[in-house]
Amino acid sequence: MLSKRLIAALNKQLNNELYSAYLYLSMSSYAGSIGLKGSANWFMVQYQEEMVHAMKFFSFINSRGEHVELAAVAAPPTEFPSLLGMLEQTLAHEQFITSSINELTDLALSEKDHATNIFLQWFVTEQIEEEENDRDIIGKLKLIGDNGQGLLMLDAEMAARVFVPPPTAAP
Ligand code: OFO
Repeated sequence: MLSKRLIAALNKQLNNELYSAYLYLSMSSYAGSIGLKGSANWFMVQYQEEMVHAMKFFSFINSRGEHVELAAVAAPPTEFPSLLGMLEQTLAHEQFITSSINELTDLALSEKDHATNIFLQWFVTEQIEEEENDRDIIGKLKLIGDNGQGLLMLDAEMAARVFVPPPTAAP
């Protein structure tokens, strides 16, 4: 049985994941509006992955015999300074998500809720990759600087990102 405190924290993280999805959806639209279609694709895939994260929390809460309490999702920014600025905001946001996952894991451990701890391990690992991806692109963008051709080449690279849906259980 999940404690009330853990249920609240899991619901809060579900909301964080929905906000992540919203943030990247907004970035996708903005990138497309300034002609960076590949970056728009990259953020759209990011959005799809965040919806998967949110649904993992949704399913976990229900699978423990509780129900999800959906809260309002905050509006994300709608204007961004540049692709570099967007990636820097993405990294800062992912660092916030990493710390919220860590706090949630600390809580599960303090309550000796092993099932929740095991569930959260997927997110602990995922956050390493999330931050690394952002740092890689930020590094490239810093090298590119004001070089428009370099930016277009990176944008073409970002067009290749594909959303891989999570495997579904066999029927
Ligand atoms: Fe971006 O990992 Fe979930 O929020």
